[in-house]
Amino acid sequence: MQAVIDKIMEAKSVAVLTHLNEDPDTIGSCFAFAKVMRKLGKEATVYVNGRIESRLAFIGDDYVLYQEGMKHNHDLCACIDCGDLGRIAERKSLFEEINNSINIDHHLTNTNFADANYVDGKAAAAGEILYALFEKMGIELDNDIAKDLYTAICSDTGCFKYSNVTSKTMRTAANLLEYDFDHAEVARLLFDSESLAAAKLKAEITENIKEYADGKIKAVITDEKIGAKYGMGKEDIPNLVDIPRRIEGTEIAVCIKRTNNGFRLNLRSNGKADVAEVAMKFGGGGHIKAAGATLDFDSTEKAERAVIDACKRALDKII
Ligand SMILES: [Mn+2]
Repeated sequence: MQAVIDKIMEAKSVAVLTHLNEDPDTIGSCFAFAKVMRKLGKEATVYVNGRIESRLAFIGDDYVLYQEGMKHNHDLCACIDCGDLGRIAERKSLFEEINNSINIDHHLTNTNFADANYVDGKAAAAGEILYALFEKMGIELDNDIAKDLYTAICSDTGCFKYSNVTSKTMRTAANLLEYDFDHAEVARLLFDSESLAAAKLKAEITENIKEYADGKIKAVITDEKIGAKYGMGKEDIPNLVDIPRRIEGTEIAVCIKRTNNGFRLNLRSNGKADVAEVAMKFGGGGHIKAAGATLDFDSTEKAERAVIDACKRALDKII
């Protein structure tokens, strides 16, 4: 952790990078980090890879689309919640140009790609790690920063119900609740609110769930163009892998989504199967119970067969 703190203290202007396909953990954590940098008298800009889904606008809009260009002459690049360089995607040139980097993350498969790395695979969220980092640095938070960190942790723990929650996660959340923000509203906006279009899209996906291995593997196979059918941008498509994950009997939930340049794979494990290992076979990574990869196949059928076979092997390992 000290090497990361040293780099932060030396920096004058920080480029803060989310992972692509931004989720509330990476956004909340990056905003909190940028706000703390400014508290320390530094310049900080959050660069996102693509447009953030409109559902998450409540977290804030304190970011720059990388495509709009670099805002400052940064001397440090901070990657937060990114397991590997691929997650930085189009912003790799910014990372290379700055040539001085830190990596703060909680993915077990993190490749320690930066000049200084603070990776804690036991942390439930990047937000939990940042809380520990700020505490070590003696930084006083404010209501706004506390809300960002709470949002990050609340999201990555499924509202404190996934197995990644530890007593430390709960203590961190409890400390954050000492600040003044509407935590019930954060949870409602993250978990109990969706557009009618999203609900209808999910109904179509539910209708088409596929089953393998006696229903232990359930998959949804779709195309990011499905968003347009319901009047939404591709970034507004809800988290589809949760649909098969919630169905009785599912050990591994799979979502394969065709994109402009291949397929995006998302995996969830309800039992003991290690889906990080499955994702790594395809050059991706993540956590034992939640992982993902970008697939390079020339047809949906081939992608489906390869992924389902890998999932079956992961199931065989635990029986
Ligand atoms: Mn995360």
